[in-house]
Amino acid sequence: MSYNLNKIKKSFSSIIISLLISPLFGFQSVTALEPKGIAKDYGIDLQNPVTDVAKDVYSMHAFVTIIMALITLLVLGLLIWVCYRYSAKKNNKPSKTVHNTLVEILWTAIPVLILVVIAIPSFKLLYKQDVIPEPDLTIKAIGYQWYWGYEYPDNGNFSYEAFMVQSKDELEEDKPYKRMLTTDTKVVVPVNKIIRMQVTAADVLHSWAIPAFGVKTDAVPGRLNETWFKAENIGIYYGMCSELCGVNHQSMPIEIHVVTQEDFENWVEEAKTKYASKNNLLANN
Ligand SMILES: [Cu+2]
Repeated sequence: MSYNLNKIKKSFSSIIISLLISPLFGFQSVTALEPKGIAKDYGIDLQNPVTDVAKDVYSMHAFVTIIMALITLLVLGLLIWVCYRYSAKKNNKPSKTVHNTLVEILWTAIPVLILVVIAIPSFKLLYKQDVIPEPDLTIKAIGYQWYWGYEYPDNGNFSYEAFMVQSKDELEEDKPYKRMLTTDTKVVVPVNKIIRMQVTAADVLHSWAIPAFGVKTDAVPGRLNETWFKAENIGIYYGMCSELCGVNHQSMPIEIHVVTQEDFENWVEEAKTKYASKNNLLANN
């Protein structure tokens, strides 16, 4: 009896809670973004690719993994066969053969051919990553020990920094909290637009990397590196500094919000005023 009563109480309270929450969710679904480019617990695969380059990286990885698996199985099979067929027990009189021209040519030529088969799509992909198509927007990322700075030269030239958020309580805006990945500010880009990322550093080597975009570019002091991406899905994507840069290397994540053109323009207007006072301060100093 008491069990039933508890059950009724529980289901009643869950109805009340969902009634209270549902308008909230209804409101949020208009603007709230979901974290998409993020590692999954116990995951072993690459992250879901959301750019053309990342998709090619994904299939290149699968292609090489299949070749690698086949070679490994072949070598394992050969070893097992040799252990069995040419064991001392089965060969009282060991063979004196030291050369076999045909076998030697084959085990040189076949691996060379396999490497050529891997190299051709690999060079194609390198070229695709390297040559930046006509960009719609340029953003500059600057690596510091230990945070990233961003500049939007095409949209009023405002700049700001992105520091890792230590706990959920530190969040200043309504967005999901992901441990070691969420930053106080964020990089915002429009969906389906070609973004040219210029990457540099102010102190030591860093690397600006977003796995879901297939992007990883070294940030080198005194040098301006470039990369590009065209994100095809709205959502939040995370990345990290990927070049060991000192004691807080793990504390400089990258959080990118891919939004509609309209949301992007709204954010730019907001950012212009939000980060303007800071820029003026810097200019006056
Ligand atoms: Cu770094």
